Amino acid sequence: ERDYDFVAIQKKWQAIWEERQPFTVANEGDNRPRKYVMDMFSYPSGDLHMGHAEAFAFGDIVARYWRQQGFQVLHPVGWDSFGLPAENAAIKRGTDPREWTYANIDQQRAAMKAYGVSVDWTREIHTSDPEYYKWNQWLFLKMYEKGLAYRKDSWVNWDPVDQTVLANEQVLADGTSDRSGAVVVKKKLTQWYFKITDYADRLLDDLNQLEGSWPAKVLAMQRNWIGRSVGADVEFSVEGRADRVTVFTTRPDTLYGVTFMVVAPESDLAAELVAGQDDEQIRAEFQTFLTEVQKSSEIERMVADRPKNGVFLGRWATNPLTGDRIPIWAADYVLADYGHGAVMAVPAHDQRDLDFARKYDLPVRVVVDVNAPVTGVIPALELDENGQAILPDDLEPSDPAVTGEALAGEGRLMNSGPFTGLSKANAIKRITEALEASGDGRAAKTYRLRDWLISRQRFWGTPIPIIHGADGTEIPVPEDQLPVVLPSTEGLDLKPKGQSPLGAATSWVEVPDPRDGSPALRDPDTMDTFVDSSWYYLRYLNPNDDTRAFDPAQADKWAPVDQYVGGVEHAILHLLYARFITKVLFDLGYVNFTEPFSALLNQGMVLSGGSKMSKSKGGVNLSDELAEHGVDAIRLTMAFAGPPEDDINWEDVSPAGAAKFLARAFRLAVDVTSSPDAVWADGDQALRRQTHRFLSEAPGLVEAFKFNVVVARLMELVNAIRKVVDSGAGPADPAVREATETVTLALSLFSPYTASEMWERLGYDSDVSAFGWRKADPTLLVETSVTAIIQVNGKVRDRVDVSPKIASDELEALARSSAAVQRAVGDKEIVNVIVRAPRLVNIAVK
Ligand code: ANZ
Repeated sequence: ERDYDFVAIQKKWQAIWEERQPFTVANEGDNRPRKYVMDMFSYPSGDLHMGHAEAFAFGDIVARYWRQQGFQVLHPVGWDSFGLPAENAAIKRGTDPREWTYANIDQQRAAMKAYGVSVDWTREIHTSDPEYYKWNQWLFLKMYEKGLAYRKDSWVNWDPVDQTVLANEQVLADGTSDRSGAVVVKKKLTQWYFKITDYADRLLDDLNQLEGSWPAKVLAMQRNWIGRSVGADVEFSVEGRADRVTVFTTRPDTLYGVTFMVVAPESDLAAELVAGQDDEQIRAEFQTFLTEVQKSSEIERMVADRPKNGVFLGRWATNPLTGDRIPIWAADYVLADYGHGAVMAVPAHDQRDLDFARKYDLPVRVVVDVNAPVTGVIPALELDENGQAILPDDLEPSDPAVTGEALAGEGRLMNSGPFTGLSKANAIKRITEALEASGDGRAAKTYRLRDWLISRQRFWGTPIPIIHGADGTEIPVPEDQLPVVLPSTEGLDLKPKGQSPLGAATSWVEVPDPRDGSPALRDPDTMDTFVDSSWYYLRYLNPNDDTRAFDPAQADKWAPVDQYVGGVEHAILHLLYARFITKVLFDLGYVNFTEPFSALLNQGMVLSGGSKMSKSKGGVNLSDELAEHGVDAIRLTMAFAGPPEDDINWEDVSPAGAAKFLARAFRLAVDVTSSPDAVWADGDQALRRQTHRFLSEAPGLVEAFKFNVVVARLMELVNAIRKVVDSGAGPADPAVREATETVTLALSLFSPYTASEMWERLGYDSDVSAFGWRKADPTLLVETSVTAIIQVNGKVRDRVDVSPKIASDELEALARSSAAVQRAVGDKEIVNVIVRAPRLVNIAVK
């Protein structure tokens, strides 16, 4: 049977793999070196789509590759099965989210199995199982003990339609919710947080370890998200207030240019300051202003060229360095939860402050001469009677109050008392020291990163394991009472109403106080599903252990993950949270490494007609493609399309071409007539050389993720074999078998069904995935001839095949004797000959 019947082949091997479970790995008793290859787990939306198909194809290439290289490879899958879509579907249908979720998982699991991913199915996890989320609760308790989980009142983004809190990145630039489209408002709520800000420095600094193994873009996005700023905290005393107000600045060198102070309108400080003065009108104006500000999102407020609005609070502060009296304003461009929610405004050198000052007619004072040279030898400046340096006229900077352009650049200080003449960098240092000496400030860092808001007012998530006593005490659920299992949805209204639906599950929420049995209430909120995915890579190690989240000894063996594969949409949050929780577990002594994922591959997107495919926009349907061309052809198409990080435009690739190639390769396996113990050495030498070159080069190419190059070489090799079969030594030649086996072994990474069938046709009775890669024979890698290029004045004139060992003078003589060269030289004079044996001769003529 020479027909390539992929439907029959898939059916046959699926049944075999289902029965043999060939990719199950044992935690004990196997001493091969280990690799942990992990795909980002899926949300169980029901079906596999093109994006999954691409990511799983790449992850599987890597997993199968390392297995073939003699490693014990852990390649698990699981389901990120808590979350809103299930809850919304349940609300729509009046069913339990469990039904929708687990039915989808069954469907999607079947699709993944059909896709031939080499997975250890005994380790499958579902985050919505109590056996899994119990350990989220355990983690929460550990963090609570360490002060890393806490509750606070804060202003949150509130979606009034979905009635739930939104993360910052769920609020679009126009201030609406990316989910419901509603205008997002700010609401003050008591919420649970994980204290990720305590880890900001480590999360930033440890990115250096990942340089080169994670995509540069992801590293940059992580760095930017953490957003460390280095500068100083400066204390300003406020008239009529006992405590000083602290501001964070990256530019302590500009302290002499501070002309006012601005506080965030929604901060407690603003409320307190405005309440502390008598002018009723100011208070009223402030209230109107505050209401206005709360309508806009934080992202909107940070847009640089947005008009800035503010009100004077009727209060005054004192500059600790100059003693100047400055007015205190509230303005929308200052955010409550960045730095200290208050800034010293330096309009001459900060554009936002300048825009504001020009709008409200506040003074502008230039204190950095941005024209002054900051490097090289600076001529000593003459000082005036006050000890201020006198600047030459031509260095006089332009006036920002007039131009509207803040002077943000490097320069030397002016109008800055004893600091005048210092370079900006030097002045930052010296002024910070002066502040430290006088107790008016200190060096400080600020981060853009905020604490991780983990509570959600929704049903389908991990219950937070806290009981609230009648006296307001938070009581952690004792560990031996975990898991706190979600109640049945029987009689519960899951519709969003601003409070968790769990609060209405009376028999669940009302519990005796563990201290004295008096009435108490469970916390009704559930955890952000990013908690589930922050440590799941560890659960795969002992997925059925009901005594602990994971076994540290197994973590020691397997983790961190050697290769993580998934979409760039998780470049920030998921990866940051997983990195954070790993560091927490390290600090708690459960793991001995601090980064969870040693290497990361982000696959590109599969596009159709240039746009991302989605349910709503349509595009190519994966199951149609699989039905038409077969699983292997689709997987091969993904690998052959280009570098895995690049997007694939489905119109530009050819699954039909891939299927044809597979059929061509398959027929070789059918045609081979020699037996598996044929002596290869007797075979066709040219084919053997090509085979061994491939054996030697393919591993490096796979490790560099150049899958497309490997496939291209495979195609060449298949063509070469076909030639020998049809018009050379014929199908009985041992080199044909050797080459076809090599093709099969390599193909097993990309197209496992076809490769398995080929391997069987070649006479082997166990699956190709159990065979190792063959080592190239070095004697077959030695080139017998190379092509030397002969140039005249840099222009190629001739090519000659020579021995790789040819001597320089021999090669030069050969070049000079070439007819083409002699024609090119003509009667010109040869002035120089450069010989780089064995590849190049360049003859220069005049
Ligand atoms: C005075 C100053 C002078 C500033 C100057 C900058 C330039 P990055 O680099 O993004 O961290 N700032 C501090 N807290 C703020 C808040 N809560 N909302 C809005 N702005 C805030 O920015 C740090 C600078 O942003 C700080 O340094 C402060 O303005 C402002 F020529 O202080 B600067």
